[in-house]
Amino acid sequence: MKTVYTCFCTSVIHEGHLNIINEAKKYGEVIIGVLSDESMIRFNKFPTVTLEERVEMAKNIEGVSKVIIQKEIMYDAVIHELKPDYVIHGDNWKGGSMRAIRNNVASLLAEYGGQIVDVPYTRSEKIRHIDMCENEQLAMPEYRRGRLKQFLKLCPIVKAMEVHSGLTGLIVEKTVVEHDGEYDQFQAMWISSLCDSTAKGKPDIELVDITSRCRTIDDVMEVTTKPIIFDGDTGGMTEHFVYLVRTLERMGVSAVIIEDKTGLKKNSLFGTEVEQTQETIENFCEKIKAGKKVQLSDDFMIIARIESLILERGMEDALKRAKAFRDAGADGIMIHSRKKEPDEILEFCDKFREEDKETPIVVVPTSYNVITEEELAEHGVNIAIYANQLTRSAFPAMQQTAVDILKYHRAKEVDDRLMPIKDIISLIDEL
Ligand code: SPV
Ligand code: MG
Repeated sequence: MKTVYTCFCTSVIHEGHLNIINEAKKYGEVIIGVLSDESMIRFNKFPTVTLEERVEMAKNIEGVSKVIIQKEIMYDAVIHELKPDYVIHGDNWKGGSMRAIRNNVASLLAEYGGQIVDVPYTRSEKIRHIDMCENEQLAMPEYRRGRLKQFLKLCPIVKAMEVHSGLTGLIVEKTVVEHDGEYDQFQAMWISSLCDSTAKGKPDIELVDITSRCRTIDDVMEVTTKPIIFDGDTGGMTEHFVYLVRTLERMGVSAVIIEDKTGLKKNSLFGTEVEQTQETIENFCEKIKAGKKVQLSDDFMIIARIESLILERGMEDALKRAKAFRDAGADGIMIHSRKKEPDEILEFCDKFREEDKETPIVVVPTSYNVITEEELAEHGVNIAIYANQLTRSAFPAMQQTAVDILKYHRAKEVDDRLMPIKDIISLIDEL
């Protein structure tokens, strides 16, 4: 009996998958691989059921003789082990970013004369509806809120990208890239005070009020499913911060990061060029404790951001604060630096990790952008935030377009730099 292998990367089995299985049966004994959570989140949406449940679902399909777990997106390990005569898949993998997977399978099968079977991809209203329901579920506050902690368990390092609107949210939600056979996407979104303020043409001095910041969160949440980390600036007065915690929790935000500054807050990247006052350890611990006390769910995180390196108060001060804030109940520590080199960040991480292996460390590698995510993870960093790159890339492009239209008195000269209207329309999902 010949063997046919297919890999399922789905939380719901629908007519499209059954169609593949029915085709597969014609070729021989059917083996299903269920893709692991770690791999699924690299190129698909977050699973809405557990790996064990997905395995059970596959086992319950009539005519399936064996179910295994496929750990990696690429098929090398499974094909070397199973040596299937056929690998069957929807023909959607012939194009787009999935082509690399098909190429991988084709070259592995060519080693011993195995064959690929491409089945016409099933498109139906029912499948579209299932897909929409899954997105709806992933977007729900109760469901979305806890996903940052889930990602922290699954990823060597969680990557968060700045968003400040529905459109930027969609970019972070939907961008999946294949590079050298590796798939990746952002796990989370950062609602930056700098970029939220900049989008409104305002300075980053806690001027844009919480009602307006919540409006931004809502715009992003309406069209995305990924977890949100909110830049809470100083958190304001403790008496106000407790209300913010409740609001963010209820909305389904996963974490708030508050910085240990007081008085008029200015952006950290100004460093000591402007006057900024660091909050006392005692006062900031009180704010953290107050926030933790009113928090209702287990999955919301209050992360304490330390400005000692920004304000040049030294490593010892940064470490002392990290320990104090953690002991006050902070669920994570963000350490910031505006140095070109990552040395002080890495020193902080190494020293903090000497005595604390657990508390998540968050960094914002804007100025020390030479460091890779892998190197950060090696030093114990859990979350890397790309805090402003979408805003900073869009702004010069828009400015140049404005300049050129004024220069040439028409839009023809800029047109080949613009996103085709068709693409921008199809970016937006219709109900
Ligand atoms: C932000 O993005 O608003 C931040 C990070 O707080 S930074 O601008 O680097 O201070
Ligand atoms: Mg900020």
